[in-house]
Amino acid sequence: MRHRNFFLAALPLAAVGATAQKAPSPMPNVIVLLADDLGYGDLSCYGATRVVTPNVDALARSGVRFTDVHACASTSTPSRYGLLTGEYPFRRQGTNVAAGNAGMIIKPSQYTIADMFRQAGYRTGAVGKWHLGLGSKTGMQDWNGVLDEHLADIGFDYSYIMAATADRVPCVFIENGRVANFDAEAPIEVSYEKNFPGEPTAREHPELLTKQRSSHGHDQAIVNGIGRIGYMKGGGRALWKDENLADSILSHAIAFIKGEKGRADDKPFFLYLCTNDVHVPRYPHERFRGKSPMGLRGDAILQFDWTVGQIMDALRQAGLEENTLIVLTSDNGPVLDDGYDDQALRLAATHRAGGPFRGAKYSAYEAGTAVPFIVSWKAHIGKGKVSEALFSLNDLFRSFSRLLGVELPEHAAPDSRNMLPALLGKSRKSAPYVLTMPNNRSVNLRTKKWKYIEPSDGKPMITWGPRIETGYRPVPQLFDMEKSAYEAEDVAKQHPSLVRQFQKIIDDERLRTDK
Ligand code: NG6
Ligand code: CA
Repeated sequence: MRHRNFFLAALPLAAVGATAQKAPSPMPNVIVLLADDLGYGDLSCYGATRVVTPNVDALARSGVRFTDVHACASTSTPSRYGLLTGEYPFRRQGTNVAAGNAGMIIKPSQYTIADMFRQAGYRTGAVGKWHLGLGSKTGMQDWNGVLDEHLADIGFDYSYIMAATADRVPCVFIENGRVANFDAEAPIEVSYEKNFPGEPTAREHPELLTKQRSSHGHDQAIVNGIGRIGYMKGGGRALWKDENLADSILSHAIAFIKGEKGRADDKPFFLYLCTNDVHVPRYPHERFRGKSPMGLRGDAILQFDWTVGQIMDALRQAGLEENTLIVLTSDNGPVLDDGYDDQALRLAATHRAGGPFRGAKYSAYEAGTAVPFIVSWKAHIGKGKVSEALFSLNDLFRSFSRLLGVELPEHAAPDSRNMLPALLGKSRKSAPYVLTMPNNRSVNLRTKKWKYIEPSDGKPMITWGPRIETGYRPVPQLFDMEKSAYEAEDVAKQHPSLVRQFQKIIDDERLRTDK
């Protein structure tokens, strides 16, 4: 692991400047629990009725449930980039949905939220889905050794991660930069260009898809009876089984919480815990399969809820329940058919995964980025609150830095705002605006009252399989969110000066890119 300059420049807590608030004592443990593709309407505390999520609901009752928090993008890689760096992903090329052999998208020279926690004296861990690249060069990773760049280089003391998504190779966990459970008899090779001789593909051998068939794409490597994106060879006993993904993620998260993984010392911890649920391919453990009326997607929601309950139990058992601050949210909005024939669309029936909002994952419409968001910190936050404050996952970085009394280095978290009073349920004040990025990398703006979608290229429906409205139009669109949250009535023509004003904010923010 390399040393970076800002560590030398980092101020010890005692020397923190006047702007920072006094750090709470004792410092709380912090868990950011990030679900994948979990929609605003997928939890019973957000109105779901066909699936019930008692553990998440209990967490919401113990703290604050937010109704207007946004991921900064409607897909995973850019959304996570924003959360971890506090920088809007539209400023950075290479933040689109990443392949499993992408090089590290966050550079070791960047100051991350994990660096910030470290600076505050925390031990830091990342467990679960990563999806922000690994190694210094795309496609050049040696999956059979220690990766030359990994999460230790961007602030994490401990990591146990999936390189990308469950539907992308390599289908192995990587622990501290090395394939976990490595099988020397089955060296791993990965390519996103060509297959390896002798390896069957899902396209040519659909009969080998014993666990799930593809509905679109996902027709390259076959691992565990499921077609994937990308080609892979080897892996042997290191290959994951999809039905065990949630258990593996949970057990490593708990080991980290208990101090059995990473540095076991008296420090408080920061855990970035990313579930695979409810991303495709959805193949939960048999304890959950068939347990919801909504098929595998509903079962994956139950598995997610169970994970939350297990984390809470582990905290209770470790005596950490009171002074652990938990943020539960999702990286982007929901999708039903995202490329596997799991019948999610048909079985959803009346369930509205996007809640009251239009669109879905990938879209410019609200359901792309409006995410469930719950904060619980039993020692400090009142119970059972609901907050309509508007802010984005980007804002966690600076808000936490304020909570911990850390003065950020210059240029760190450039687009993250201090929303701590709202985050702790002490104020309902919204951020002046939130910028979000749909799949075509245009930029949308929300204020508490308005939603502005800038003109952009692209078809009105997603073109490659999912039946999703994109919200892309060649003309500006404006919606009054207080009148109707569904973005049905475009009032851009009635409010030309608002349109100009909002487009100018977006343009000015884009111009700041080169700072
Ligand atoms: C798409 C995949 C989809 C999902 C998504 C990323 C196909 C046909 N579809 O390209 O299944 O993996 O990328 O999802 O390949 S995300 O939540 O990680 O952003
Ligand atoms: Ca996602």
